[in-house]
Amino acid sequence: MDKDNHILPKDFPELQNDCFLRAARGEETTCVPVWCMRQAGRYLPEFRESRAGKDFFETCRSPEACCELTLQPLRRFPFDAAIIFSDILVVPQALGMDVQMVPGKGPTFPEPLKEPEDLLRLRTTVDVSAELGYVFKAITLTRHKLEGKVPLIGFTGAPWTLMTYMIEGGGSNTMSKAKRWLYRHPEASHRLLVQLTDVIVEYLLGQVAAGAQALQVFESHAGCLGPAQFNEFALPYLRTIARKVKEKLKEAGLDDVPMIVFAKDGHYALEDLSQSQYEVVGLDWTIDPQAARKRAGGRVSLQGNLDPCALYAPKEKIGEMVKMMLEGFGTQRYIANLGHGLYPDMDPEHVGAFVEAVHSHSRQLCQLK
Ligand code: 1CP
Repeated sequence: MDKDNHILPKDFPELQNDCFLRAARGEETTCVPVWCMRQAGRYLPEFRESRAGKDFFETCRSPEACCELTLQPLRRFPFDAAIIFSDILVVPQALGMDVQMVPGKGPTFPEPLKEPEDLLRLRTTVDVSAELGYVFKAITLTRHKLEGKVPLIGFTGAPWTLMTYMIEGGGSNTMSKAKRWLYRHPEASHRLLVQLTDVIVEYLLGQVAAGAQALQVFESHAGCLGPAQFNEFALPYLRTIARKVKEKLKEAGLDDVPMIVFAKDGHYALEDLSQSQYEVVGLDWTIDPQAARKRAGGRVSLQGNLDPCALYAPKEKIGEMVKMMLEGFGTQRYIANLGHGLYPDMDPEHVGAFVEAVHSHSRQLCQLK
């Protein structure tokens, strides 16, 4: 601690379980690591209790609350990684946009971007430490409180996905307002995407400096773009993020950390994503594990991809589906996960059955190897 009682990013406890990091880096593993997207979430009664009556983004700004919510799922299940509790929409907030979490409706921007002139409302320079320092503090605190049990993942939304929220003003089925910009205002779209990319690079570097041991970039809205638009408006920025983060980590003398890109419904881009400097490509459930392996071509590790809704199945059935998934991906260069986040109505016991099935089947398969 420093004189003001801030917990500093140094002297972190020694890591005891490096299975996730080894798989992410493409090193040999004797087990298959497992974690779940949205593992800290409303499916846990203790999460609902901690969050009850509190504003979502207030919670995100409290390092102690984020630390507690990050640790909750690890007290129940033997996950091999933790992901810091936060949200992708803290980045648009850092650019000066108002975002509120409206109960029953989800994230809402009272004044979304409507026309290119609205870009003038965004901050041109963002002091990332000042605006997002609360996330860095949460990461440092959580890394200490994890006591080295498992590594801590930091994350961000990708530029295109953040752009959709900033223009749509919230969730959307068609993303038609955001896509209208791509067709009608391509130059302004690129300006916004560049601006977001610059802030994201600084944000990810700050997360590593604070103690994040891996980084995931969520391109959750890849699916509404076809290959041509993805190649123009998403992929170049995803590539720039990986390249710059790696360059700057080196310059700053910080450890290189594995990076995961998760482009939901973007399997048309799997070949390109496997050659975009990310160590890991995350997959949703709409692609067959063996086909994905073939197409990714041994260049990267893969993460995913059980349909989250499979957790509604009886526990024995979950075990069978996990076995098939592991046989499809193989036990090396592989991180077991769902193909998207857990839903609030999921039974924690079935999440436990998923984690347990990954561990037991992976032990068997690793012995057979
Ligand atoms: O009050 C609440 O509890 C609200 C529910 C909630 C939670 C638990 C939201 C609102 N965000 C989060 C936390 C969160 N969000 C995490 C950390 C928890 C963990 O993973 O364990 C992470 C990684 C995210 C990332 C996130 N937020 C994404 C990318 C992942 C994905 O699901 O594709 C996206 C798209 C968001 C936006 C968002 N935040 C919250 C909601 C309901 C949404 C989706 C809105 C929509 O598009 O309809």
